[in-house]
Amino acid sequence: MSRAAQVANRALTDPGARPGPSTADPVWVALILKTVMHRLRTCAARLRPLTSSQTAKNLSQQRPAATPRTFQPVRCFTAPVAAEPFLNGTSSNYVEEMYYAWLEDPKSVHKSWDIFFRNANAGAPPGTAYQSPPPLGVSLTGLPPPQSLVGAQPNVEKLVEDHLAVQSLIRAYQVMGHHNANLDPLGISCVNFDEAPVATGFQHVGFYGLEESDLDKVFRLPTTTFIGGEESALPLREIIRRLEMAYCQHIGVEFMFINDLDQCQWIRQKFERPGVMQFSLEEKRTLLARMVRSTRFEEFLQRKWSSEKRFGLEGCESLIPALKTIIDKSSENGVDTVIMGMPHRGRLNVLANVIRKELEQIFCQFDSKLEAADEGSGDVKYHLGMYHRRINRVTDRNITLSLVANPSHLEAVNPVVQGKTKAEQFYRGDTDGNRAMSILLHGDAAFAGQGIVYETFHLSDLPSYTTHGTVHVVVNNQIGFTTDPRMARSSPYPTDVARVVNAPIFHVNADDPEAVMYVCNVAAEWRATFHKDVVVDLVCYRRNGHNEMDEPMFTQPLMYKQIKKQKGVLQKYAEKLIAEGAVSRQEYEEEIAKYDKICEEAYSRSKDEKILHIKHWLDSPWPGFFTLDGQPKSISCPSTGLPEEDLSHIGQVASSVPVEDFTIHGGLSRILKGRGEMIKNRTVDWALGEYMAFGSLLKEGIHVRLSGQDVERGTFSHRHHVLHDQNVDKRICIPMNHMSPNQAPYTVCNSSLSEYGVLGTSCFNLSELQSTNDGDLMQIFSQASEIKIFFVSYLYGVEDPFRGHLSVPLWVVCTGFELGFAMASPNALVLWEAQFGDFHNTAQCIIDQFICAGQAKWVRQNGIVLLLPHGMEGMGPEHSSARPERFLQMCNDDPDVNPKVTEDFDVRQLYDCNWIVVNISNPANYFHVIRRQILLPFRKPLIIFTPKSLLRHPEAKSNFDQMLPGTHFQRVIPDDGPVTQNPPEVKRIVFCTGKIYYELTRERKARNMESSVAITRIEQLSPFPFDLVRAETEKYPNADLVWCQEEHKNQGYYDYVKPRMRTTINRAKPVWYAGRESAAAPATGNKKTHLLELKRSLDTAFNLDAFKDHI
Ligand SMILES: Cc1ncc(C[n+]2csc(CCOP(=O)(O)OP(=O)(O)O)c2C)c(N)n1
Repeated sequence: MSRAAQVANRALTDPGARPGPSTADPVWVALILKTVMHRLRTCAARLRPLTSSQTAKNLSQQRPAATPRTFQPVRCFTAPVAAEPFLNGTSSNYVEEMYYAWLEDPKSVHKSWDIFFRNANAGAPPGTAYQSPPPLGVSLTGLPPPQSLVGAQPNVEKLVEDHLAVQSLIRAYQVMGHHNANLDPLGISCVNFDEAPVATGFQHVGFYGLEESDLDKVFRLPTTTFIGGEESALPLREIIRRLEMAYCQHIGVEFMFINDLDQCQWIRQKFERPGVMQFSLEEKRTLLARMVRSTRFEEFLQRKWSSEKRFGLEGCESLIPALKTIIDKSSENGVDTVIMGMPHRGRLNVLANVIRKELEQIFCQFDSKLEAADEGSGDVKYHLGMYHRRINRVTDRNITLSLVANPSHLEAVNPVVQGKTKAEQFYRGDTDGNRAMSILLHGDAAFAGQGIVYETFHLSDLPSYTTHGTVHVVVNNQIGFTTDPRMARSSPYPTDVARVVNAPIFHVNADDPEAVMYVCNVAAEWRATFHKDVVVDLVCYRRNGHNEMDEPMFTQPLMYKQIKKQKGVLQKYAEKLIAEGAVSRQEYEEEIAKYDKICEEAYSRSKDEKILHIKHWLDSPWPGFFTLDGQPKSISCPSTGLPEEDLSHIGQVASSVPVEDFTIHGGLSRILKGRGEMIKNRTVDWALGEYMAFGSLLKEGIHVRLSGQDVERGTFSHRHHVLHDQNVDKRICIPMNHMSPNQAPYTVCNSSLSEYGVLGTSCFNLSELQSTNDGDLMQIFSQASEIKIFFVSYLYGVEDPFRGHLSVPLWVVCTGFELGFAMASPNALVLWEAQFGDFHNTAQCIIDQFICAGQAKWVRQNGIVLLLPHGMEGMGPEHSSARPERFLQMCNDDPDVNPKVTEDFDVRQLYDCNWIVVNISNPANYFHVIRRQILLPFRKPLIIFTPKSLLRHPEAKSNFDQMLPGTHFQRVIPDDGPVTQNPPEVKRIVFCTGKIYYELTRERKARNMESSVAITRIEQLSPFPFDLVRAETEKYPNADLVWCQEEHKNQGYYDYVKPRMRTTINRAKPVWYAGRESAAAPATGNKKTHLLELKRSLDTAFNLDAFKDHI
């Protein structure tokens, strides 16, 4: 930013700068002069006489809802306006304001202005239109009549300056009033604004150039404030009082950084209008009842299980009414599905009192004697999720609430919640998020500290990721475990991260439940109005230690001395309402007794539970996919092959531009032509294999969504799923959406540069959408023509509806939509591709916590596919390894158990595993594994190490014959060359996986060893194909066994494969290693070393004497 811009910016945003940056600053002076000249010119032009029609037109354009007034132009300015002493650069805006206000109603401006404008209109020469202002008093009436022009004392300059000072003061409150708000219930405030003091309040008027004597003068209010209500002018004393009420009580509003004026005005209106914070008797009583539930729930748990960890809500009990208010308001605005994510603090309370999980189900989680009914690890009670559809009592409308299960890793659930919400919206055609929304809860330390918060915020306005506004609620108890905020963050508030997306932040003292309710209402309305994120910062405290067993006095003695003295918020609020007469003490006590009884009864029922079912805690049931017992409908997988016509047809789409008048890049034309040639020759490369897989699933009604960095083109420029018109900006075409009129939509989206956030977002399972069924969808889509257009534009892909205009005739739109819809199924294929495989490690938490162990912990399946480009290509330590060893190390199959091979062994193995890991060497097998992912009767995550140089390798091509009906994914690809002619003569089997296969075959040929060494590819590493590997070893009884890999010995697959191969052959032979030595880095940065290492590996693999000394 230039120096001048910085100064201007400071002047605009920093009210503390008024009376102004130093005039000694030359940049400032230059800037002001420039502004003055411009404003004087425009001001002069505007003050010129207008015709009555011009006046009416200008007035209606410039001032809202003005009463038309006939203006008689009399005066003509001939002298420069600058001759008027008060017209300087900083006042011209204000003068304009006054002038237009005076035009509307002369009484609405101060008498001195009235006189000035009248005199000016009467033709007073420049410099003489002013008169000394009449004395200002409390009363505006009884002003003396206008003085004559002769002998007028131009004292207006001071008046204008005072008005400007008042404007600055008002702005100071709007920008920084929250610094002075009483937000901390403990009164020890952790927010330190020492370096940015705010001069507000009666005692600081001098800072703005005002005097105490000005307090009772009346000032006209600018249009950027609503404190006046119906009044357009107020005495300064009252202005300050109202600003204090709006900005410096229990609510601190941070919003002036938002760069949209309408949004700022909207917020000002919500907080400044006098009397906004008034609640009906019924609202107060409901609020009290909610506070009772929230407080008594924790007390009940404490009484019954005093030594159990539950991460109670004590100190922030108003969280429950806060969430309920957001939900009520959103329901009123049409939302019927709320997806929530939250950490440990108060989670059980939210489950009980917001989602309304049966209390007995919660209570029996505390019973350590109950056995688990489900397979897998299960999870602790404050991580489990929940899904519940019920009637919202306030609005009397249906609402589905789900709380997504999460790991301990704070904030990791955020993108998962967003992904699930996006899927809900997508499948219902809820294009603006009017029906489904997300609420995310945060702890203050985690919100400030975890980078995923920032990553998720940055998804909030991206077309393929937006959920059209999330309400964030921070339980800001001013401590993180034992760490003070001053050691935990560099920003004054924990919420500053939200400013990057212009989300307003409402800080509120959580000990004032009415203030909490008010900001929550505004937050929900904000989301409904602007479809943007908003943050509610509940400033509270934590009554106990981090958990109930923890001693907080060790580390925060003073804070906790204060907390011990602190009266509970329920008690304070109840006393307030009793004092007001809103509720009687007896009613209050009855409310408590009623809820305690509910808890006691549920507690008795919980004793009858004999077994714990994690299934009862599913956040996303999957209706119709499994049997009623939750089992797959079969343990088999049909052939994943396709008829030749389908392959040809998809190939044709992949090699053409399916819209007219669309000019593609010359290089791309050549690529498409090459694809056409391959199709004619019945062959496919990697890109075409992928096309065949996606295209066929789309034709079968499966929605496919591929996201990741630069996936539309493909990092290696091989994919080209989105074509760009070279002549028309932003005109694109997605041929995959031109497959057939009744296909499912294809979503391919370049993502933000985030792995954690984006992969997390993809981590939802589209098939789990609970609140949507086909009937619902049919109804929604058949009613909403604009949604049809939205959907069909997806189907036809002529213009992505998120990005451009539609160019399909309407009849095609409607037909396509209906057919496409009729073909839709609850299943979807969701793929995330890393730019290079190693970048997945920045998403490690999502991989470890959700993908690897999600089913074991939360009995929920997930079919996500990870595409991880991998391979040693001499590119250095980065960009080479997708770290297969890590994925393999987390597989749950036992290396020492030789499994019994049954008829359905291959599918059963898949059913039992936690994820599938493959490294595929040809396009046909890639095609099959992708299709198998959907044709299986259950879902498992699939990790694919994808190639780089193989994308264009002349030998890494497949034939249509490998993809026809009856063909399957090949878990192992045996050698079908000369070795098969005389197997007993074969001296060695080299087992390998992935790209090195091509290096091995080339080397074997060069060494003329094609009859003596068999090369077997293990394409599915995990679950390990024990049966097929055994068959291979049995085929060549005299061969020794070698595992060859291009990765270093301590990396790659060796440690996973070796013990399993040994188990397969009952440890009858050793399994030798040929490959790079152990190393710290995944690959060398030196090309020569790279080639040398490869040569050594191949030498070892083909040296039949290499291991003689080892025996
Ligand atoms: C990513 C991550 N790092 C560390 C932890 C360990 N941990 C659990 S709770 C906690 C403090 C969280 O403080 P805050 O976010 O303010 O929430 P509070 O417990 O105060 O409600 C920490 C550090 C964790 N769960 N997740």
